[in-house]
Amino acid sequence: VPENVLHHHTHAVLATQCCSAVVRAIEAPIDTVWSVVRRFDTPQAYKHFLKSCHVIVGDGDVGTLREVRVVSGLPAESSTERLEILDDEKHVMSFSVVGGDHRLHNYRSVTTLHAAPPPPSGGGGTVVVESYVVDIPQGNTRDETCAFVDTIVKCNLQSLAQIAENLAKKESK
Ligand code: A8S
Repeated sequence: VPENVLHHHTHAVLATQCCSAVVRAIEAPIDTVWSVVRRFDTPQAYKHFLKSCHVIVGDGDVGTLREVRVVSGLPAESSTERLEILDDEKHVMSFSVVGGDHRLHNYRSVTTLHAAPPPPSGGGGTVVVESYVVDIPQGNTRDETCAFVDTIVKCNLQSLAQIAENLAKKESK
């Protein structure tokens, strides 16, 4: 395992928090996947639980604040989020939840992209690792919280894969 993977996915976790990670392989070049992930102003491009996003302040660099609105049917209305890391060379992005109307207080995630070995030794493409830490909401267990968040993150990475794989097909034509 590359050293920077472990570094970025090592979180300080309080007893009142939970922490997990989701890994997803994508059949698209790392630069294609990164072009979608790095856009802090348009998370709704691949996060289908979000219906809109407005940048409150910033130009897409670290410290930029956005407010996302959540589709109906989830126990949430909006979330205010701060860009914490955007490293175009190492392909690392991280944001934290700093407010909003939802139950995932102090949510923070880190997403890293890794080029998979090209053929013949590997299948090429990209491996995405997304880890997070969040407060366990009052009235929920650690397992319930992780199951809820894992489901959202898996859906997001599934749709990221679909979008990046389609972009890659267009780019190779
Ligand atoms: C992300 C990850 C998550 C987003 C969660 C887990 C959220 O946007 C949704 C429902 C909630 O209850 C919390 O990368 C919150 O966006 C879809 C509003 C934060």
